Amino acid sequence: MNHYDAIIIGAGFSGLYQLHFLRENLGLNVKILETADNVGGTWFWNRYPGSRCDTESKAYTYYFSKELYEDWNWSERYPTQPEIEKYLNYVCDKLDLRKDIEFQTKVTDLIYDNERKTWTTLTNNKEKFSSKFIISAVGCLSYANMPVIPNKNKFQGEIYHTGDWPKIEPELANKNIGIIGTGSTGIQVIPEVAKLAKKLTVFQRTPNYSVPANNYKLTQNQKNQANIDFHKSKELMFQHRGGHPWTHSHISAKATEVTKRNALYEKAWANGGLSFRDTFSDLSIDADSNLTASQFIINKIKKIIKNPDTAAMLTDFDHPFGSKRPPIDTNYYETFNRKNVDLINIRKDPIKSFKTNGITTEKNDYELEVLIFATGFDALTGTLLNMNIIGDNNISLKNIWQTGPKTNLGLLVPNFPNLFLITGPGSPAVLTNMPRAIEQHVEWIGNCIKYMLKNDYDSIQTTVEAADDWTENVQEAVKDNFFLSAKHSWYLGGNIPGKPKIFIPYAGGLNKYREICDLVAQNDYRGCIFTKTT
Ligand code: N01
Repeated sequence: MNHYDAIIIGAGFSGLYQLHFLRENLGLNVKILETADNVGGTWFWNRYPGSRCDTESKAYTYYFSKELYEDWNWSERYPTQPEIEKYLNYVCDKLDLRKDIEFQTKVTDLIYDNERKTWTTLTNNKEKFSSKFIISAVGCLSYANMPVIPNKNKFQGEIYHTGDWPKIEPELANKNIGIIGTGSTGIQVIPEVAKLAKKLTVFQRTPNYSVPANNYKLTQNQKNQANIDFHKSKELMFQHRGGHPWTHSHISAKATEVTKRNALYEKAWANGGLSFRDTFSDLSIDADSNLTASQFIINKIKKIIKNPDTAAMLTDFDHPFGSKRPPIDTNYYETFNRKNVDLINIRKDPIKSFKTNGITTEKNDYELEVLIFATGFDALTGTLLNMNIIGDNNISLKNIWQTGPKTNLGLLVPNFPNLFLITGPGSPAVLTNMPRAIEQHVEWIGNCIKYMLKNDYDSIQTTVEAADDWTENVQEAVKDNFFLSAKHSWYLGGNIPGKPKIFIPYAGGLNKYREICDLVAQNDYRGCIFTKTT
């Protein structure tokens, strides 16, 4: 059995930086185990047409090395999946990480031995590794949600999930295609597939408020400016609750005079992107203010869509703006004006089953050659709980998280010594620009391990009390936010049948969260117990 100081699971943004940090700063012997045949994580699997990041390229990138930042040139305001995949390969090669990654290796079991203070890792290839530390870098949106529709094996067409898209691009041209799902992914894939398909039928359960991305090619001047602004952007992201490079608004929408308010919305709409939700300070906590944003978006959608029935379906919202993760788009609404695109309301006419050449709803039949599921993920806990993780005293993670995840800071789990979670449940994670949350976690974990080595500690474990307190804190942080009113949202586990309905990420802001994590570290990792073998 091969022994390592640390095993990292996953070779996306988190795993790559964690490997680099532990190897270069602490001189540890580290191995990444990765299911895919190359690096990329979420950007390896989500290679569907139109896949692109909603965060701007100048911010959706590593900031731990200025050299790494300056030596890479993004070509568009929002990076495409192929470009991010290339970027992560560039990082991997530049930092010489590949030699410490084992690809096509899926971790199936993690078992802790308290006497030896060691983890054993088992894989699908029947390999066995031992290590002192395990660091989960499995990503938050890595376990695809595939709804169960009866008679799937009868269907003679092709089925794809956007989160597990084949490397060899499927032939979609001139086919009858269906897409289920109109979240951030559906909103990206629908306009691209519409251009290829003979006919595209979109099966919508819930409409989403989408704001234009306003993407553009970056000029050399813009690229140079991003390099000049490196430290300024880093500082802005550091201060922002979501880790984005802009400042928070301090103006209330409802307290702003209507003409001025509309002018500010128009400006934000024209600018495009995720900053629209920061136009005013109270959109996520005040119903009247929130209504001004939803009404503004509804008016915009109705102006774009030619068919009033389609417009009604696309604006039949059951949740306030921003309570689900707001998507941004390129020609999403315009796509529904195309002659080859139909929108079907499956809340009114639910899908019943597959048939040989399509699907059947309660009232209709749809002939399809291809069906694409853009149905999202079992977020934040799905991948973790699909491994068999056994901690101290034979405790299984699946059992103790039956009623919802319990962590200290989203980083540590009681009874699971020396297991660290990057962007785990209970951390700001998916509510942020992910690379900022990832860098903060990688550095906190790396510094914690450094502290352990310095003090000759061989294990760290959070107390149950500290994890209980933090879990309460996570619920407290979201109690005034509209996030709780979108009952089917994946933030709440509402998209997965049987999943506990509990708000999973920490909504108090990455800036505040970072301060809390720093304070815990400065106080000798308050809430954690260390052991030392003498
Ligand atoms: O997934 P979603 P996503 N029958 O869960 C529908 C990130 N992301 O992949 O709303 C019928 O948001 C579901 O309907 P409803 C981003 O954080 C980032 O789109 O539950 N329909 C919904 O319409 C994002 O939030 C980027 O009623 C079913 C859709 O499928 C996260 O990924 C790009 C169904 C799922 O929407 C997830 O987005 C894309 C069923 N049984 C995504 N089950 C970038 O920044 C689900 N649906 C690049």
